[in-house]
Amino acid sequence: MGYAGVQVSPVQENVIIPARPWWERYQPISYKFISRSGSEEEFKDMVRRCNAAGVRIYVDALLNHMAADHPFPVIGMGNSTAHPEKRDYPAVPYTPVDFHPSCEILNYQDAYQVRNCELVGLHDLNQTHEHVRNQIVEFLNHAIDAGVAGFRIDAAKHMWPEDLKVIYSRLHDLPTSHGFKPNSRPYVYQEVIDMGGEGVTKYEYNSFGAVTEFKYGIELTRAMTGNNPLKWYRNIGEEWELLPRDSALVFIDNHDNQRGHGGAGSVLTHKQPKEYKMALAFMLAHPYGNAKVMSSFAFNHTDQGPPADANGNTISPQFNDDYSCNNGWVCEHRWIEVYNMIRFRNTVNGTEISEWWDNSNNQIAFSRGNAGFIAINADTIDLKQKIHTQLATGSYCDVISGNLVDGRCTGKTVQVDDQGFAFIKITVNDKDRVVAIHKNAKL
Ligand code: ARE
Ligand code: CA
Repeated sequence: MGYAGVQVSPVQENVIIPARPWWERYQPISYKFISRSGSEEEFKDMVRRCNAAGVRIYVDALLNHMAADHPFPVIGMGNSTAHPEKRDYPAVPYTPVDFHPSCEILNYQDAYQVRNCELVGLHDLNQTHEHVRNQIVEFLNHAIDAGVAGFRIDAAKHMWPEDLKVIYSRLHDLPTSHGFKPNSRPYVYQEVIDMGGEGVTKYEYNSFGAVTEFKYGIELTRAMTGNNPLKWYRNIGEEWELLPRDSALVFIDNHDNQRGHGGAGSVLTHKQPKEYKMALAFMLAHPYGNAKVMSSFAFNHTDQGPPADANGNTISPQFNDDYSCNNGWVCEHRWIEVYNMIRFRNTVNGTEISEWWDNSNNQIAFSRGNAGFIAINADTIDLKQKIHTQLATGSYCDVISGNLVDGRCTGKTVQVDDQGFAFIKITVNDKDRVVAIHKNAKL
């Protein structure tokens, strides 16, 4: 479907927590590659197969901390043991000198505290120490050598930019044996939650890596829930106090805020599919940022782990004829409205927004050069309008409602007349409040 890559859950050996919450994966006790997702061999095999299919793998890397205190004995997925109260993680190895003295992060105005104290009790590594840097670099290079294309840096806000710069500078180039061009560098995107008004800002990190732009999903959620007219969103980006477009990693929800963790505001998720798909469609149609789509497992409570077998190991989804999935998984990335917007994004890559139209409120439409056109009705009234596009004359398959199969569209078709006008109809009762057409889905 044109997805460029997948961010996978942390690969580091984590502590086993009896109830098996999803977040045990964020408490490492060693840098061995072993988790409820599989062994090192299985991981490497997956990366090899994904690279061969043109899908890159990005690892969620935990460099800020090690596991918090837990009742003895503390055992990891690979049977490593640790004694967190004593800052003793022999499988790395780390000893007390590798950690900052214990203190709790209470005041986010204080950058020193944010970086040198403990995030929710997770023992805080001192990345200024050469031994810690070496262990981290070795772990990251181990992943790169296995064919990984880059990293999400968990809790980057809680580490000093100078230390991260040193660590990144020591990373290997991506291996040509996995199809990367010579001298390719890993793509690094750093988790820095910056909603404004704190002691640490996203601008301390974006000169040497990409940064998660948490304001983006919040703003799109406001638009699709009727809290800010969509007509304003043409220039969403730097003028909105978001990061410069080249360093922004954008998304609607992530694994934390889709379940109320992580503090950064309330966002649309798969639990409100209609509005959520509208937000995703806008994100994928608009050129700002590098876009990431969340793909989830279903859950009823916020600590619940992924679908698992009797031993607590993660089980695979099963797939339906329409590509969607089940077996406890949601697979948002397999919904037609989502995967076809990935194809749209790839088709219009390199073009800018043109022919912006709005109804002065919550209905908008725009072209991406002569490659694609989208209309969204987030309003309380029907959209029935002749709108000018930059597309060539002809019949197009609306990729939100259908696919082009054997020269026929299984969904709605849209005519672009010889003047470039298209009649667009999206009623408030339509299943999807989006119409999208592009030159690779022309009849
Ligand atoms: C769990 C328990 C805790 C317990 C701890 C130690 O929930 O009660 O004290 O274990 O035993 C995830 C979960 C946490 C979980 C943790 C470890 O979300 O609940 O703790 O794993 O298992 C801040 C950070 C940001 C961080 C969020 C959660 O800045 O980096 O908090 N996000 C990442 C990941 C999380 C992960 C961790 C970090 C830890 O994405 O999935 O935690 O590896 C404001 C501030 C933000 C702040 C936010 C919440 O918005 O601006 O900076 O985010 O408040 O405090
Ligand atoms: Ca820290």
